[in-house]
Amino acid sequence: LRESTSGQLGMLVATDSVQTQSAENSRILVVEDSSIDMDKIRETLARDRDGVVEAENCAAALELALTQDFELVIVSLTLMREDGLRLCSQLRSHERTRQVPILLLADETDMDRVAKGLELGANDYVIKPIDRNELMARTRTQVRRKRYQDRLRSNYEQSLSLALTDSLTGLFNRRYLSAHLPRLLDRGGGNQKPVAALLFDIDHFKIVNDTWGHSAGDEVLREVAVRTSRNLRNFDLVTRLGGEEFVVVMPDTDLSAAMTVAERLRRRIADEPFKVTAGTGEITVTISIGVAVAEGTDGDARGESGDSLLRRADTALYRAKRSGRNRVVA
Ligand code: GH3
Ligand code: MG
Ligand code: MG
Ligand code: MG
Repeated sequence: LRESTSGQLGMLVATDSVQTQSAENSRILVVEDSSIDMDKIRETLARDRDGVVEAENCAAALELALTQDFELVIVSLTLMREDGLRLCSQLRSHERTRQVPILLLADETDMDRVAKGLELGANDYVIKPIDRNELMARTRTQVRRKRYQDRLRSNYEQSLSLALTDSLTGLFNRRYLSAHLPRLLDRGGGNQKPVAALLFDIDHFKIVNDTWGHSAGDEVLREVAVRTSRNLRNFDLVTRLGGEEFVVVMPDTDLSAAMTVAERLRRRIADEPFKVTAGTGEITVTISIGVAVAEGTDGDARGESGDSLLRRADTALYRAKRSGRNRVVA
């Protein structure tokens, strides 16, 4: 199943042709050891043609819930040999199952444990003997709410990534850098470690565009992003500031290490010509890099601001351009 791009809220489409379930179908995991109740649940949910997966015990249920996606877990609190409440707290403690709705099944005499279950994060309950209409209604409500929340979350994540990343290269953007740099510079109040910034700009990029076309220029930008990311540690921050300007922020990196990285990066760009699909030949690209390092502050001394660090890197970049390009200046 995948979310339909054209579908309305909560609609799902089957991508597998073997799947015959309708758009309203949901996947529901049930933990119940009473075969009479299990039959009733199976028949009831079958009316909505829901995909019901039955677990024999709590361990099997947890295993299934951690490896497959369910839209509801129905947990019996009348299991003979185990306590369904424990499963509830386990489901709530794992990232993968934290958001899955839980519906409890309980005896009327067991309202204390129902209350405990709700406290642990169960969403609703049905008292035995099971009333089919009630079970169906409560199931539908939970599934609908889950789908709505999933949709909200995915919209939120989408807009977050649109706001903070650059769509051409997939790198973080200037807005992300502004938000994140202060934190890198001030971890735990007084950073003991130096933080290095490389600000670089592609040399004579206008000529690349003018000679090979704008889409060749775009390909070069993407390839620069790839080569840059590939040459850094995965906790170094790479951003495209805009145009053909990039910033790399490297925590725990002093000036001599930063110069080494910058020089290696410069060579990785200059030494290997770029092949672009938009043109026939190979394009030689060079970059100029300005380096600045915020020294670690000790104790109560306040560290350098992100703006100041980037300004110094920009000044160094300017000097790299002025002194002939394709070079690193600190
Ligand atoms: P310098 O060595 O001094 O940096 O020269 P330059 O030509 O690289 O500098 P300039 O700032 O004059 O030109 C930058 C060019 O980058 C101009 C602009 O058309 C181009 N550019 C900016 N953003 C993009 C983009 O997203 N795609 C493409 N293809 N070109 C872009
Ligand atoms: Mg340039
Ligand atoms: Mg520029
Ligand atoms: Mg510029």
